[in-house]
Amino acid sequence: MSESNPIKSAVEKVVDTVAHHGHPEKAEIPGVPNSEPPSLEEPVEPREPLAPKPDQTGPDTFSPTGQPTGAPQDAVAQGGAFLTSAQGVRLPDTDHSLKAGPRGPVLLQDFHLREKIMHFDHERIPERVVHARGSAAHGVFRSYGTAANITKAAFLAEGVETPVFVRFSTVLGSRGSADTVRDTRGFATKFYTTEGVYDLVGNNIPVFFIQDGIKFPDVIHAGKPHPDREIPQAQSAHDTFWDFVSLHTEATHHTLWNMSDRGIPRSYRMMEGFGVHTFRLVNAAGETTLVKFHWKPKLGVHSLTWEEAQIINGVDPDYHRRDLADAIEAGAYPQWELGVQTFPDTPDQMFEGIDLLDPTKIVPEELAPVQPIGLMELNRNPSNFFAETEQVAFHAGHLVPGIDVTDDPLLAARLFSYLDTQLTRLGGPNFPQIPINRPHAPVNDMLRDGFHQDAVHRGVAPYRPNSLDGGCPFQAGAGEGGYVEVPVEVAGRKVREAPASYADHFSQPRLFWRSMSPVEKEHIIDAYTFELGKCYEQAVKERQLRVLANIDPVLCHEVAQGLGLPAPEPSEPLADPAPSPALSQVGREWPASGRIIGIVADDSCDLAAVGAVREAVLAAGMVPLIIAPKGGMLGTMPVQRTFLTARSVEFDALLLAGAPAPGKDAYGARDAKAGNLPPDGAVDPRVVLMVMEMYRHAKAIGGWGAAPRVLAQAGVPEQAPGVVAGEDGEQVLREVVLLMAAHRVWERFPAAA
Ligand code: HDE
Repeated sequence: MSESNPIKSAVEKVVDTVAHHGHPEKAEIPGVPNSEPPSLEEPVEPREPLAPKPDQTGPDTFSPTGQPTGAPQDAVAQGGAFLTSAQGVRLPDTDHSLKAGPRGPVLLQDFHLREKIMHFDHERIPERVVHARGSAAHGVFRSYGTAANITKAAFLAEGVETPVFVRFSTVLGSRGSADTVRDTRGFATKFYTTEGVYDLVGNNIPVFFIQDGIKFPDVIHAGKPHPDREIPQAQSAHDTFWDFVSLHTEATHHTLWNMSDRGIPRSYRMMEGFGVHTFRLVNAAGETTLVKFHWKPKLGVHSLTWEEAQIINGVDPDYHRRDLADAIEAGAYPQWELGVQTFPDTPDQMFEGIDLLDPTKIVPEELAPVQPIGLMELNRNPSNFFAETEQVAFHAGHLVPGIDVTDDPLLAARLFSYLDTQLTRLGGPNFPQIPINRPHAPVNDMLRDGFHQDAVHRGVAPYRPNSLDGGCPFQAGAGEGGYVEVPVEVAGRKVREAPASYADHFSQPRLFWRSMSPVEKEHIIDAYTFELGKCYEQAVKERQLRVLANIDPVLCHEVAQGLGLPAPEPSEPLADPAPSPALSQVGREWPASGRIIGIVADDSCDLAAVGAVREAVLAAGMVPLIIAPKGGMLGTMPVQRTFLTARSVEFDALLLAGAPAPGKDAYGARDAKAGNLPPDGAVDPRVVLMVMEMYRHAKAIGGWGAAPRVLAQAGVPEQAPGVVAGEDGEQVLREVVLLMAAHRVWERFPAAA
């Protein structure tokens, strides 16, 4: 594509060129399994292991005590051309046990059999008790220096670049559960700073279910599958969850966010992140500022529709995991700006009447704007899921000088919990020595021994004071970079009580509700109606309706109607908060880099035009997937999806290069989504289904050539919003890409009418 290409320049209006960096070896279509194409026959010539794919790396090579080793990353990967035992002894055969004769008994002396099966038997470790399902990437954080006046943290000084590892997750599901369930998402960032590791362990929702950590087991037990049948998996649409949150109304705000579109993100790349708690920053002069952390995605905050999410859970349960890895492989590196809302560190720790220690409250951005302090880019995929993504251990108490905690009682329990859980999950106290967890700063602790000790400590005096090791290690005061807690005054009676301000459970849910557009409100009503509709017990539904009445009478009434129950009256006076427009996801334009465009074509289409459109999509930093009646090549283009394997939910927009006749496998036993019996002049029914779904899910559809016939058979009017029918493929693409800037064709939702 030349620079003067009109499609590229139209596309550039909405594709943030900052967010799309051409990777020299990036995959044209991501998803390549390894760095070399395989041969048809089994390779038999011994050779060294393949290099990793260009998008993949392991953790940086630091020693267990945080010193750069300078070793290449393959120093920790398998090496040598021949199969060996774990002791490095070459092995001649791994397919046959050692037996007394071909039909004889297996011999106990078979050390290879014993070792192979022993190791296999112990491959699994306990999954995370929450956030078990996740995926991660490496990247870099570049500080703007704009926070340098409020924190002495070295990684927040101007121009400093810090390596990061970020893990995104769902909360409730098991490790093998589906990605696009309705749930909160974890957003945990490990900064490998020069002053030690700093972890910002946040979520994509800025508030939490509970105000005190002592209740965490309760909310999680309620959300997890029922203990008798162990169903449902990774869902909140069941009796125990709604039983708990309807009785425990401090969960109302978080639950409302879950029922909004925030509960079903389109992509990890399109989520905000929040530190949730208020933290205390301290600068070199010892001055303190209270802050809330925000991650703002350059691609905007976008969601699936509920029907898309449900279909994806069957069609591609790894949707979010694949999306993140594919985008990085394709060179569309996701970026987030880190920002802070700042508040004076007053004795009452309140801001504009909002209790900063209450994790069920936000501070609207209109009251305290988010000030950008740095930019994070994720640009490398892990090379081994278990070693990196599974073994990474985050901890809210991994702090660096300049960042301190507050007395938020939810945070307090976390400061205990995250170390504790690793003992069970990672098998002992030496988990900071696992490669992905190693600091990039020299470690000289006096912690010794324990399971899986990787360091080989020297000296005889791991105690203080000592003289036998020359007095080492020495304590560092603040002037030498030591972490000195802010000397905050504490006093109080020993009580099990919450402050009075924590009793307000409804004013902020009402603020959130009022900030939503009509379409977003409709989605919230649908979500509550669905979730409560899945509950068995009438009392649970009725009780939750009482909660909804205290948020908003319209919300309560609409959900009650769907459940076939009367709508109760509010039990508390309704607050009158000003809406916060920043909370709505609708009404702006965002870059489209890394988005997926499906192109439906067959031999009857003008393949040269299809090729030009495909190139234009690639040049714009998006991924074109050719969808054809059968696999292999369509002209000179590789086919990525067939009518059998494709489903609308994979695509952000669909282009129709014609009107393909039913493929050979339509109406047969092979593809159930084809349905029955071809009418005369029919288009392939799977293509028709794709168009119907794209339309219903308010996504852009474009077509040229015979495409209007597909639209007609799908019942989609050519003049409908977000439908572009034209003569020239590249012109159609240009218009479709402009539509994608709004994420969806919002006018198509009934509530927008
Ligand atoms: Fe966590 N949380 N949490 N949490 N959390 C864990 O730590 C816990 C809370 C969050 O990708 C566990 O290593 C308690 C709030 C994320 O590895 C565990 C309480 C927020 C992740 C734990 C909370 C989070 C976790 C499970 C209430 C948002 C995944 C495995 C006091 C600010 C990190 C592990 C990853 C994981 C405990 C509340 C975020 C058990 C006790 C609030 C993103 O330690």
